[in-house]
Amino acid sequence: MTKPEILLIGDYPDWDMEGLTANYTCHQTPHEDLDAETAARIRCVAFKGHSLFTAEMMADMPNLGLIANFGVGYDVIDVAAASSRGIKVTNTPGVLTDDVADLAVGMLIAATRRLLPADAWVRSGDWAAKGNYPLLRTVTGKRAGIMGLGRIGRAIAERLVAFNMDIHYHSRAPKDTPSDWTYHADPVAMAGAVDYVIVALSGGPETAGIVSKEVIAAVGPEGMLVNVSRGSTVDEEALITALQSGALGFAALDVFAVEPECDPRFGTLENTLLQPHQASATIETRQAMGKLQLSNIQAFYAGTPLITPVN
Ligand code: 8YV
Repeated sequence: MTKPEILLIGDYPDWDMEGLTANYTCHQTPHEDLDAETAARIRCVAFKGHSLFTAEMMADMPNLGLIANFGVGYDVIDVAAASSRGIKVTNTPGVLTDDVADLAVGMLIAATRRLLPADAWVRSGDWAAKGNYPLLRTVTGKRAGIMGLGRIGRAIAERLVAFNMDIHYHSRAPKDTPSDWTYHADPVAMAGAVDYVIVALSGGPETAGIVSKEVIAAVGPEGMLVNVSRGSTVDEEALITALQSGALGFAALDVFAVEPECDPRFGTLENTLLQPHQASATIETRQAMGKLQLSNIQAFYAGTPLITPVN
């Protein structure tokens, strides 16, 4: 039996390629270079990365039925266009939650306790030459504000409960939470009520710029912003201005408006901790994400319910 032909967008390691090529004939040509006959045979795209998946791309593959996204966030895929063409979209929720939450908490502590500059203090000989590193601030027992209490936001909050932190959150509507968690309908009010704001929102038009100039101002000079969601949720110009002036104390960022060529001003600031969008980037999680993506593709071809449909 001939294998179905699928298009791969993004880089896949050997462990993903093994499963994909065992079941499918995989094209890795950029979609615009596919000849019309091949494009017409593509019923599934395995999609990975953060470039746009536009309505035009969908139109170029007239028999496309599934976009299987490698990642929980699908803000770069025009899901409305997909739905209107009868194209199903799947994602990979759940399997990355713990790693993303771990990194968020790791960044919070690394930033508060200045782990990287303190490491440099030891390596450079400053410790011996200049004495002890300056005193810093405590994490345990402080107030944390989570923007977005989905799976990842909740996993972050649960970890912070173990740090005896007071949990505040902002989301579209109040959620079913322990009674001592505080809901804020207004993100500015939440930012003003806490010490550390951690952003765990989904990307997309609904959340674009929600971490506004006002939210950033409310976090304040003693406060910190941690972002493990999407750079699009933050007014990045306001963020950089606030970091430069000290109106915002610190930003720990795993995501940026533009990646990987993030704004070079971030790297010039001492009050930032910068990570290369790596919250889900462990071998265990990336393998689990690949397996879930493949299971969705297999379900599509088998005509069985998709495992994690988006639309
Ligand atoms: C990416 C992510 O999937 O899941 C998401 O939404 O942002 C990441 O896990 C990963 O960077 C691969 O593109």
